[in-house]
Amino acid sequence: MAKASGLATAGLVWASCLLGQALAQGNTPTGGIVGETHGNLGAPAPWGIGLQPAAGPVKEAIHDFNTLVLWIIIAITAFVLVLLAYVVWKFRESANPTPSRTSHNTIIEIAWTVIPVLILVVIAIPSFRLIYYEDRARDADLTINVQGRQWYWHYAYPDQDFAFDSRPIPEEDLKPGQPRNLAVDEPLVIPVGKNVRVLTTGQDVIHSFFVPALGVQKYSIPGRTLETWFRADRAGTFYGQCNQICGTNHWFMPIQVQAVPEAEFTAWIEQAKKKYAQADGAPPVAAAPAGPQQLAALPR
Ligand SMILES: [Cu+2]
Repeated sequence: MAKASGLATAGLVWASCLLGQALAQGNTPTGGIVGETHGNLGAPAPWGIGLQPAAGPVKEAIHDFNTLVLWIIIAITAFVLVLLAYVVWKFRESANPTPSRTSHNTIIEIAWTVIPVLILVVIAIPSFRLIYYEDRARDADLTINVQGRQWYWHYAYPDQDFAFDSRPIPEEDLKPGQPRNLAVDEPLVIPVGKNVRVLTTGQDVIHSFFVPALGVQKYSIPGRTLETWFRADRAGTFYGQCNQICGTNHWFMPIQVQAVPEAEFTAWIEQAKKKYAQADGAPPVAAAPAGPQQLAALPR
């Protein structure tokens, strides 16, 4: 018995440590619980358990909602735990040899139906607000078409009239600071502080465009166009992945978003127009990454 209660105490201490860490994460751009992640980097970190730090308003709204729901979960869990401990102690056999035969209590039954409904309403209202906030850009400054393909991303800037493919950098070619399976040859470049409308489509199967630090996750579905948006409020590199299992080379679809100051973005647009000036949007042969060969060697 002593051993069991010791174990239970250890479990509780461990759980509260985890919880404390999760709460400590906050919205600080330095990353908090996500450890190694810096303000200008959105990437997973070893032993990170919190959400990635927000790089823009959509992710900030997600953080707020996550914090609200987490506190509700903590309150419910603590309440049930205390109630359970009280009942176990109060109605133990030695203190309560003749148990009550009560099987109904109208007031309690109404309370345990109505209170959870109210809790769900408290969660539902901000949840719907968040869904509508994420849904589409009110005043988009830029539109990017994102197409998921087996197995790479195809990005198009329709208003600037160019498009290109994006593939991961092979492990042996990685430069210092480039994370494995996340860094890509041709990143998606966006201007800081501008609302970016993202239209997703799928070429073959369902993929999903997911960049945690920007708070964006949208399916890319063949035959449909879905809309979402994001904004990066600071310059940085924000990584993501296709997070819809889409086939053998699902891992081959990392996303790298490069948020740069507007002047730098304009300069990039100018050189990108020349670089990607091919009707089909494929990068020029000279710039072709090692990706396609590597891909061709793998089973289709
Ligand atoms: Cu995919």
